[in-house]
Amino acid sequence: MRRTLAAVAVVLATLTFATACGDEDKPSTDSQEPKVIKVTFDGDSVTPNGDRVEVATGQDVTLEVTADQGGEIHVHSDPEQELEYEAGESTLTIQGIDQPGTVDVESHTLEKIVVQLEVQ
Ligand SMILES: [Cu+2]
Repeated sequence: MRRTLAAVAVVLATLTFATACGDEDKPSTDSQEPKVIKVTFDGDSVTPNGDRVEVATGQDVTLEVTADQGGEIHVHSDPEQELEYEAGESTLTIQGIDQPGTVDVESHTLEKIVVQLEVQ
């Protein structure tokens, strides 16, 4: 009589840890209104496309995004800011930037610059 050895399959459950990026909610220290910029993603184009927008130092920027598909906006400030959006309409906030200079706001999904913030 033969014995059959049952192979035991060991399933390794991989645990994924969601790392929370340190998003710190900065309390707004002044009464400055945020700058509102409407952004539309459609296919592989984006509007605006590289426009320069003046903002004051520390002024928040509100992006009113309309998108045909989800993606991510990258703000080349220091520290950098990454903002995800989904298909449809969403409102994103770029935290006020304290250092004067030009800051690119890009879509890495499209490899395009949406706006350049001129912080002054
Ligand atoms: Cu980038």
